Amino acid sequence: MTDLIPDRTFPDREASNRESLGWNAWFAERATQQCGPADTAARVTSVDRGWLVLLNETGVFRAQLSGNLLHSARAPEARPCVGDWVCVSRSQSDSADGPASVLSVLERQTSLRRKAVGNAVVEQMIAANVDCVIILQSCLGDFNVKRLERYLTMVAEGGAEPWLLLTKTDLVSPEVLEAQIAEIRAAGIAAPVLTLSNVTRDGIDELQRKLVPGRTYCFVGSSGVGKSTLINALIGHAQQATKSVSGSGEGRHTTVRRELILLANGAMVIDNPGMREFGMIGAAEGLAGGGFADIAALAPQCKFNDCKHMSEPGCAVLAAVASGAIARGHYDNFVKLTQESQHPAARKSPRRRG
Ligand SMILES: Nc1nc2c(ncn2[C@@H]2O[C@H](COP(=O)(O)OP(=O)(O)OP(=O)(O)O)[C@@H](O)[C@H]2O)c(=O)[nH]1
Ligand SMILES: [Mg+2]
Ligand SMILES: [Zn+2]
Repeated sequence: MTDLIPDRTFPDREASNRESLGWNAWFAERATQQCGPADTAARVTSVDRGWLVLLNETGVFRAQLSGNLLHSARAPEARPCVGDWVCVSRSQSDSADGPASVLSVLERQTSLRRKAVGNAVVEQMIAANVDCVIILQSCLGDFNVKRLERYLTMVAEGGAEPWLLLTKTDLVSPEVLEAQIAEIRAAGIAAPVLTLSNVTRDGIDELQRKLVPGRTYCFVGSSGVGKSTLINALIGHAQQATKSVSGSGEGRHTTVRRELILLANGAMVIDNPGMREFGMIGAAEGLAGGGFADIAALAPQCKFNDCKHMSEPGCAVLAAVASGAIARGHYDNFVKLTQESQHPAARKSPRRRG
């Protein structure tokens, strides 16, 4: 666990005070109600199951959920997520430099969460206390106004301000780009629209100038649209893992964990794994038909966003099969149809974890 604190959380700079991390009177008021006098408040920069990395004016430190919080916060959205302000106690740890203990999550000012509707509504927190959500779509292959509208609905429900950002402008003609912007406006979408290319760097300076110190910007969009490449450019040196550019500008899933990063200019950015759409099912599941809404609804909770629900660690679908929440026969049917749709010749039995 010693390598859990990534150096990239602090590119060359320390937070001088809590306000520069987004703290304000609203949180101060919650803290007087929710934190004890000996506790301190800190912001969550990453969550890896029970382990959190926190940041405040004293620096970066590790923490774990207190037993009480583990017990009381049963719903996933009640647990701390990236961007949350939490009350922490250091006294509950065994040693002075041991992990701090997270006692409670301060009420969120804004939240970004997605809903997946199947047999039950599953809600998943994406990030908390975000001022602005930057919705990325690639001009080539990814542009879709209906999907933009669904993202905008999600952002509006959580209370943050939306910006749209069309990426990979190097791969389309200026006419195509203009037509896409016209389509956005024709749909009545009034949010700011920015454009950029990570290859030519056209538009990166304009975006950088718009990022205000102390504010938090969350980057969302399908896998491969260039979120991490852009955040690398904003950081100024490559730290977020990305794959090399392919001829078509398409990428592979890379980012597996969301993370809040403090930029040198004082703005904070949150990188996200490429997003499955709000419980919309992936290509393989789509081919398998619409009878697996329950599986699609759980997919956003899987650890990997390209989870095939076969043998991956942290698979929410396999967990539901194991617990009996999804019938084994129904799951077997899903696997069979998925495999047949992918490899019509293959009839081998599915790999499963016990
Ligand atoms: N041509 C072109 N390629 C780009 C641009 N931005 C990113 N790419 C390439 O697109 C691929 C995916 O970029 P990433 O930054 O990893 O995409 P991402 O949105 O972080 O993807 P996930 O982490 O999977 O969500 C990589 O091969 C990048 O080099 C761009 O502006 N133009
Ligand atoms: Mg990425
Ligand atoms: Zn899965």
